[in-house]
Amino acid sequence: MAFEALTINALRVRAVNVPMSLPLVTGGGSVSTAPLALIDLQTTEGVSGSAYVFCYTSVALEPMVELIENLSRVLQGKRVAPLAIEEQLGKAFRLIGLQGLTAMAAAGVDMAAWDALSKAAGVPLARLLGGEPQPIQAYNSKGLGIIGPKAAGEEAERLLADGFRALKVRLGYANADADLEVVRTVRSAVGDDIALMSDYNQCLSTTEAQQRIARLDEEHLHWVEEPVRFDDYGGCARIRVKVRTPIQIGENCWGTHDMAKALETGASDYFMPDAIKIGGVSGWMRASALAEPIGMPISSHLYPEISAHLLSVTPTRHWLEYVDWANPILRHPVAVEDGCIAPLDAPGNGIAWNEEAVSRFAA
Ligand code: SMN
Ligand code: MG
Repeated sequence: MAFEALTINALRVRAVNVPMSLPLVTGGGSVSTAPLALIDLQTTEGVSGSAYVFCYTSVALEPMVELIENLSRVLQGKRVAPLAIEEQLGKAFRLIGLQGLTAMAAAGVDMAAWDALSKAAGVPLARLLGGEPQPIQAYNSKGLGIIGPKAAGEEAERLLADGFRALKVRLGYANADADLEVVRTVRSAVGDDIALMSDYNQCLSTTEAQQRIARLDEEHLHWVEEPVRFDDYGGCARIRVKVRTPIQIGENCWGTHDMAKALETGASDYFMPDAIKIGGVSGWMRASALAEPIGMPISSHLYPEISAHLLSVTPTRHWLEYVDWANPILRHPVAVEDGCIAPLDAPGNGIAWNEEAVSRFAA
């Protein structure tokens, strides 16, 4: 079927609230279920494209579903042309602003549109984007919340069971000594060959961050993520020149305009767009283009299924963040092999619903 033939008929959106195998307590808040808005972009030609939007909190789930459903009115009869859809939704949301739920809704539609195109072309998304689907080194980002040194050490060992060689520990305990104790306990549980990322989830002041990260500098952490408010790019830049551990940010940046400001300010050593908050597949491709000429290493945030495709076509690809939060409602969850996650080798972005589970977890 030719691309030109695809026309949007409707957006079908369903809400699920999926229990998490390991609830996550971070320095910036907790998540114990995965509230997901499941999108099916249906075309008049019969092909449909799927994507999910992780809503962080169940109170945002219903409004998200309704918001995306309402976009049917704007998009019905339009071509499945993601960049044109992006322009249309950009206009539809100009006055309210393309941030928060509006940006997430638009990005979800973008992902579903690219999925429909890949299915129509009969190729995996990475191939439609001009690349080769390939295994991406991945870290297991499940668990390792703020659970204390003993529990964190034990959990870390279990998280390596599937063959992962990298983990992420959440920090932001009551003081620097407590952070240090957790990092040392996890390190001694997993050994020196495991890459250990860390994440403060924006919970420190710049002064506190400088002091704490300086204390962690001898611990060979692979990176320290979001030590302060995500958009305090100047603060991040000041911290960065005072510490040796690489600083990682990006998951909360809204689109490539935020990203460009962060890069301009020299806020971080590494950057990790969230596939939804950066603007879906279209936004990611522009983010990748911003990163390439300055050699900025790009990692993914959540969405492992589609991120494996996107990192496959990102010249400065770094790490894929693995979580299994959507696994229960997916027909083909991604699998870890030799510490890597590869995109599913099938037409589309790899997302197909397990309908029985979708009914079971309906919210
Ligand atoms: C995170 C992401 C989503 C929900 C809670 C915590 C975390 C990460 O910042 O990077 O995985
Ligand atoms: Mg994070």
